Order: sequence, then structure tokens, then C-alpha cells
Amino acid sequence: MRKIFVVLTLFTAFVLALAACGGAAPAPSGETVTVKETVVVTVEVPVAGSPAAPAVVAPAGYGVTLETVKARGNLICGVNSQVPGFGYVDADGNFAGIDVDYCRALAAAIFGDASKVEFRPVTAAERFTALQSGEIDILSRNTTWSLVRDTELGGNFVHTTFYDGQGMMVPADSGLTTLEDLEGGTICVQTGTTTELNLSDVMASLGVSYTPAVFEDADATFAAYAEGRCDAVTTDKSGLVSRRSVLPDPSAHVIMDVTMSKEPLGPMVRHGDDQWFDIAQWTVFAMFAGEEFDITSANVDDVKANATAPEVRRLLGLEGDLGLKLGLTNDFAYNIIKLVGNYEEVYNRNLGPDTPTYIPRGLNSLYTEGGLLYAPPFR
Ligand SMILES: N[C@@H](CCC(=O)N[C@@H](CS)C(=O)NCC(=O)O)C(=O)O
Repeated sequence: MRKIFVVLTLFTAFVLALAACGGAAPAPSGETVTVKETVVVTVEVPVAGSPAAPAVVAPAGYGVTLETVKARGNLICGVNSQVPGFGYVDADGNFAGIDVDYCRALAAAIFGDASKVEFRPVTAAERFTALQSGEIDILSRNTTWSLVRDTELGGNFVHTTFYDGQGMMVPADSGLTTLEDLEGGTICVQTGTTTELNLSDVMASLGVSYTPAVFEDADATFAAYAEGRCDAVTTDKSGLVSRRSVLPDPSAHVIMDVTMSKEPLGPMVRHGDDQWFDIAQWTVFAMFAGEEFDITSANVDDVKANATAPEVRRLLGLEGDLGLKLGLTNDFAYNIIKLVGNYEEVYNRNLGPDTPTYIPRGLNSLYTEGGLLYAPPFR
């Protein structure tokens, strides 16, 4: 009986995933249509436990994910491959970006080795199914925390790693400066995103009519924009900064001074495995705490040798057994900071002033600097 319930739940989740992420038509009307269409999409619904069942379609049980990851010998992280600064493949063929470094930090926490991670690129439309099906252990890919994703999509968002908002980019010589200026225009947007839904909401509330030009991934969306097939392109502001940096002439494009939504971006895990959720969560907090206590990859050994402050001693595993409580070793936070860096180091490496994807810290500063980043106590 329970098995049947699980299957039905997941079926619903799959349907709602497609609905929530937008079908061909803009929300809200598109959502209903998509649901009807996708009910007949046959995900081979297994009787859980039957030989034909895919590896994991049910929510992971407590402790299962860490055990699976350890037995496999590496972490499988779902990432972006098209957004420089967040998740992409660099000139040397390596995955790079703030979301990618978070995966490395998680691997460092688990294995004491930041390289024990396999990056699995997933598009916006693929990402939730990849997580639900167990193809990836965690999703770390500019994904916005929302109620539907947190419930029907079977996910748990750990703490936000990048606070963002949706923006609009136009050619600098277009003279367009406000959303109202886009009346009657065509706007390039990617499907499977909150972007598509927000665009519809915001333009409807402003009474601006427009034609959405909808694409499957960022490359296609921005190629269409670069070719002049739309008057503007919209996504998270971070995505605009990122993708502008790889346009033929970045200075020929401006991001309007408007924020269309809240986009708290962060890692997502499957429902059902609270231990894994805690590990993912405290990996983020260890990076924040490293910055708060001025512990960097360069000085962590010195700090460890001389630390007297009780919380720093607990954080680095010199006292107490905080790591063991997570199912890890007590030096998990030391390993994160030593092998990957604290939040500031990771931010600056990917989005700092010396990168082509520079984004001022703003809300993504520590609470002590007027931002929203705040780690609970390590005790
Ligand atoms: N944060 C939004 C949008 C995230 C998103 O997918 N943005 C696009 C545009 S920058 C992207 O990353 N595309 C890359 C791809 O799908 O390969 C969401 O979670 O829905």
C-alpha cells in the first residue's frame, strides 16, 4: 500500500514539475494545459521493489544518500554547464563556478578530498527529474527556492548561497530603459524556469503586452538574443551578467535598472534523508563561518594550530564531535576551508572584481556587513 502511495506521489510531482516550470505558453493559463498533457506521459511507474524498478524513484531514506555516496566513492552533483561564474566548463575543460565549488566543498566534507565529485550537467527542464530519480545526489545549479519546488517537486532547499532577482537585458543602443518600453516587443526566455513565470506575472501586472520567444537552454536563448531575434532577454540578474560576459561585445548590452522578482538560489536535495540535508546545509554554514572568523584556505593550518576561541575550535574539529553528529569526521569544516575555501574566497574566485562575471556582494555579504549570510552557531 505504501509503495503505491509513493509512486502516486511521485507521479504528481512529475506532473507538477512540468506545470510549475512552464510549458509552451506563459503562466498562469499554461500551467493547467501542461498538467493535462503530461498526465499521459508514461514514466515507467515501477512497483517499488520490483526488479524493473529504476535505481531510486522514491524519496531517499535517512542515511541512505551518504551511504550510497561513500560506497560509490564519489559525489554526483547536478550542475549548470552554460553559466560562467556559476556552472560552466572553463578553457582548460574543468567545471568551474560558485555552484560547482559548493559541490567540491561537499566532497571535501565527506571524503577529505575535493576532487571526489562527478559533475553532471543538467538543464533547467531536466534538473528536478534528475534529482527525483536519484541520477544526482544533489542539485547545485542556480535554482530558485520556491514553495512548489520545496513540496510537490520533492525537494528540500538548503540555505541560499546566492540571493538574486530577475532582470532584463537589452542592446545598449536600443534606447529601452524600462519594462514598459518593451510594449509589443519580443522577449527571449528559457523554459523550465521561474523566469518564464515571473515574466508573465510582471508584464501582466504592468499591463505590457509582449511575445515570449521560448528556448530550451541558455545557449539557445542568448544566441537568439545576440542574433536580434528578440528585443530583450530575461533571466536572473546573475545569469545576465554571466551570459553578457560571453557575448561578442559585452559593452553593447545593458541590464535594465529593474528587479522583477526574488530569486534565492541554492542547493537542493531530495525529501526523505534528513542526514543528507544536514550535511548539505552545514557545508554551506561552514563556508559562511570560515569567512566570519577570517579563516581561509591559506591560514587555516595556522588558525588550527593556535585557536583558542571555543567556537573556532569546535568548527575546526579541535574540540567536541560536531562532524560525527553529521555522520562525517570532526575535521569536515577544516577540509572544506582548506581544500575549497571560505565563502568569500569561493565568491571572489568566481564572481569577484577580477573575474569577467563580477557581481558586487550586496545581499550576498555576511550579516556583519549588511548582507543576509548568517551561519547558526557551531555548537
Ligand atoms: N533561477 C531560475 C532560473 C535558472 C536558470 O535555469 N537560468 C538559465 C538562464 S541563465 C540557465 O541557467 N540556463 C542554462 C541551462 O539550462 O543549460 C530557476 O531556478 O528557475
